[in-house]
Amino acid sequence: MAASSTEAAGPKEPNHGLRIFAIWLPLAVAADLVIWLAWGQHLPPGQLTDTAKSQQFDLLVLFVLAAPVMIFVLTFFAYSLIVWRHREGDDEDGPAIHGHTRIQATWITGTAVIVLFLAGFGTYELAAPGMAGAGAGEGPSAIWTPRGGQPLQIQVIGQQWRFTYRYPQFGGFETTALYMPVNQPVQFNVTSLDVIHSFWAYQLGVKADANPGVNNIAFTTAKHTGQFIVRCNELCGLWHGAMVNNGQVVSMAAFQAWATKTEAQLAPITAQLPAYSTVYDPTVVPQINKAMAKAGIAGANGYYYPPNDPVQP
Ligand SMILES: [Cu+2]
Repeated sequence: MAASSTEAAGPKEPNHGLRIFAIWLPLAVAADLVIWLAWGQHLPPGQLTDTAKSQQFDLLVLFVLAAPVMIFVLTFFAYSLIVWRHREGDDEDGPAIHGHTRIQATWITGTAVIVLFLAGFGTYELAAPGMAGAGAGEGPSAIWTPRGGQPLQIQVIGQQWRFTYRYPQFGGFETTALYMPVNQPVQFNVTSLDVIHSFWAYQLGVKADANPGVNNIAFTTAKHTGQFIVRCNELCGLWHGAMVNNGQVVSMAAFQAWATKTEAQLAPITAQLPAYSTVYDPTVVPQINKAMAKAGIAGANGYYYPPNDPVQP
C-alpha cells in the first residue's frame, strides 16, 4: 500500500484495510447469494441427468469461491484508483514498505485454505461412490457402477464423420438416432471405427473419448425427458465440425416402443453386421474384408485403403 499507517505525516491516515474490507464484504456476500440462490440452477450443463447435476454443483461451488476473490481484486483496484491517485502538487512517492507480517500471513492463509479445500472437494467428488470420477469416460473398467439394476447398454460408435448407436439388448441393431429412457441408468460404451473422436452429449453431462479398439465407459441417469445435443469433441478431420446430432430422453414406454419397432425394422440390416462386441475392428467387418481381398490390399494396420488412394502405404 502506498501509505503506511506507521509513518503518517500531517493528518492521520485512515485505516485503508478496514475501509476496503467494509466495501468488499457486502459486495462479496451479495454476489455469493445471487450465485447460490438465483444463478446456480442456470449454470451449464443443466439438470437433465444426475451427472449433469453433479457437474453443475461443482461449477456452483467454484463460482461461490471465486466471486469473493474477484470482487476483492476489483475493489482494491477501484479503491487504489480513487484514494491513491496522483494529486495536483504532490510529487512525493509514498513511503517504502518493507514487509508486513499481517498482510503476508493473511494472504498465505487465505490462498492455502482455498486451494486445500478445493483439492479435498475435488478428490471427494471424483472418488465418492456415485460421483463422476469413475465411469465417466476414463476407460474400459469403471471402478464404480450404478446401483439399481442392469443399466441399459448403448454403444456409441464414432467414425468420420458421424455417430451411430448400437443397442445390444435389442438384438444389436445400429442406428443414427439416439434414444434413451428417463429414470434408467444408461451405460454408454464409446468406441471408434477409425480415428479418435469424442462423444460429447452436452446436456447429459457426458463426455467420453471414442478411441479405436477401446471400450470407453460412461454412466448417466436421466432425471427428466428432453432433447440433448451430441457433438464430436475431438478434431477428427475435415467434417469434424459437422459431426453433430440430437438425442432424446423419452418415457420408458416410448423408449420400449421405439426400440422394439426399430429392432424389427432393421433386422435384415442387423443380420449383415458383425456380432455385437464392445469394440469394432474394421478388419473383421465382412464387407470391408471382402473389399480388401478383392482389391488385393493387406490392410495390416487395420485400415482400409481404396485401390487408388494416393496415401496407400
Ligand atoms: Cu469426430
